[in-house]
Amino acid sequence: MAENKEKKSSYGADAITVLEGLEAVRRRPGMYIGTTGTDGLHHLVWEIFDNSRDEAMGGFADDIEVVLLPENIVRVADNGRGIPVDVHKQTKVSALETVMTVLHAGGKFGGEGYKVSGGLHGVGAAVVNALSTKLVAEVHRDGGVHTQEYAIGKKKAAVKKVGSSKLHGTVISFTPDKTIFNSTDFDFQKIVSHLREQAYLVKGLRITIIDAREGGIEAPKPGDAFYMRSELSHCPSETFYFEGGLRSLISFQNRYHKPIHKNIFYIEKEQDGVAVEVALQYVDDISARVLPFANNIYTSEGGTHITGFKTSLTRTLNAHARKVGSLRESEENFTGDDVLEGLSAVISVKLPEIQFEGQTKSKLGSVEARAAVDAVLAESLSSFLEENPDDAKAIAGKAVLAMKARKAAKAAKDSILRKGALEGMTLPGKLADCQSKDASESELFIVEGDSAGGTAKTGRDRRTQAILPLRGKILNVERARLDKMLASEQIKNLVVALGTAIGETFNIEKLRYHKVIIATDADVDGAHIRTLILTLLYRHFRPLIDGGYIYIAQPPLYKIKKGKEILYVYSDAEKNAAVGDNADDVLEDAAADPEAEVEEGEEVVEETKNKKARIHIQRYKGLGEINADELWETTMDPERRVLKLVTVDDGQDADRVFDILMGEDVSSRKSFIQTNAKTANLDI
Ligand code: 0RA
Repeated sequence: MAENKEKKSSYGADAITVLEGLEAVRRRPGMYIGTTGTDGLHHLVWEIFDNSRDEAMGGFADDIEVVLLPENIVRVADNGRGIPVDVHKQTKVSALETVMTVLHAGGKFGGEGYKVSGGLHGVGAAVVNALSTKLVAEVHRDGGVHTQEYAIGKKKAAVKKVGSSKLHGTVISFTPDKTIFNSTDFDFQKIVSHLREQAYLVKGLRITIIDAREGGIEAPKPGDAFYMRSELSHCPSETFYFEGGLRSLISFQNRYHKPIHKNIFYIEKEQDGVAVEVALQYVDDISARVLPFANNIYTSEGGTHITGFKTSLTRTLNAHARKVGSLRESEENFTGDDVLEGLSAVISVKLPEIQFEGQTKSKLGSVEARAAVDAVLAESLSSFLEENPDDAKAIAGKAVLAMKARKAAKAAKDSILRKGALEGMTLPGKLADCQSKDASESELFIVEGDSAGGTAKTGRDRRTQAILPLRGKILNVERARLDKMLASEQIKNLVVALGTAIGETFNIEKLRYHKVIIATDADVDGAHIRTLILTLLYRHFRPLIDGGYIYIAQPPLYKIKKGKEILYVYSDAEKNAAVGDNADDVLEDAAADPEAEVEEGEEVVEETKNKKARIHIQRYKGLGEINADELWETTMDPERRVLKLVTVDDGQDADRVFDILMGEDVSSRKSFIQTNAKTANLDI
């Protein structure tokens, strides 16, 4: 409140800065929410949700409900104290109005519960308000229901009391501005996964997400908010409530894996003003899954908390293994990588003043987090290991194994390299290389199967474009060990074609193509191969992804002939748009939607002819069905094609999917493949 007292400015002057602030948000939304694409749109939900979550973290609320309503309305309700609605003597406005209309006002009104706020995410409700054509705030407090409505960030009227209420809490409903966002369609699953994560981070908080966009629900009127649950009971919904907090998250994260010890390690402790919470368990796998959060924000690039965690974990495990004799005197210490193998961990820190770093502000910079995590973990993990000797033995055994495997893999790799198996090995016979030796203009197309390979070879510009066909079934490469992976002829071909070598002798300077383009089919097999290649690149050729050398081709999904005009389209939405102009004509023909007839895996090309509309739609199932000229025009010609640049996120996603595909758990693998068979197309 101190900050408010300092502001002596009159109501009028305040109002002007308010408008200027909100104008700035609308002029440059990216500065406040990152993008105006899907991520930015969903960021609005996180912003509003975060306020309710902070109220819960303060111990004032234990229930949050997020509802997707018709007409793109999102409603977030909590059972907290309710934002104060009484008019402040000095500023002459209520806390509610300030929170909703003044930039960065979010944290200022906080008592205890408002200590935590984080960078980009802390920008608050006013930003959401500015980017919404309509926002309604409804506060249940002091026996009444109070509402205020806003349009593009400006209040329509003063706060008014609209009824009485025995409840307490805040309900915010907003409609994102269609003129700001590329699309205002919310993605239910995206919201579900984000909020599931949040539920793990705040134990004891119940979060419900309801998709009420279909099914004849009317957009709510003020006062409805807390009474609609039963009406919505037929809508798709998810409820999350985790008493175990991060422990539950570890169980969830390990659901496809076999834990190698029974007890999940868990600690929650404050150290020098930093709240530290860590949960971990080792599983029978070689990759590590470590999720770092700072003030409940996922920090994908890690930072000081991760550094503290790794050093402490390595030191503590080494000390314990020495003490109990798991590590003999003659043996060297575990390295940081040894103790990461098979580790599944979540680290969550909370700090009053938080500093982020990095391009995307997703790296924790606050230095005090390092020492705090180190100290808390060292103490609690050594006690855990003392008290749980079976778990300790399994963990140390795993690290010893990792150490041995590391040495064996290095020896194997060294011998492969010594034999010159990769470096200077002759280019594979399957590779149709390009004529140019200038990597900066050379491109490598990785295609699936010899038939697509043949087409691509005919269609290409042989001066700069090389083609490498990979056989359909290469997924049986077992496990991700480098030496095992290289035992596969297919993978060896790819690695040799790239020219960089692998492992310690990797040299990006020797990359033979500055564009490596994965062009697999838009079906399940294609998705598998793409996942495998992306995982291989992510794990062993990461600099190629970081350097922006890896792309995914986007072959067209349909060819549409309208009279003489030929159109290639890349999605169903585009197809519908293209056909849309002639919707009347096409609709006369019941078979106008070829999709309905095309079964996954069917060889034939479904065609629909509509003589009246003269629209002819052909759906391509694989690259092999596109002829060489068409392939050139649509997918290979640098002037006309669309390529998707592969980012580290794509690599990470593939890595995760790879684990599911290759993991121990056959049933989850099956269900994954079944549920993703239709969507596996373009969205990796
Ligand atoms: C400041 C003070 C008080 C409550 C809140 C903010 C508050 C804000 C939000 C935003 C979403 N849900 C919320 N719930 C509460 C209450 C101060 C008091 O009553 O003593």
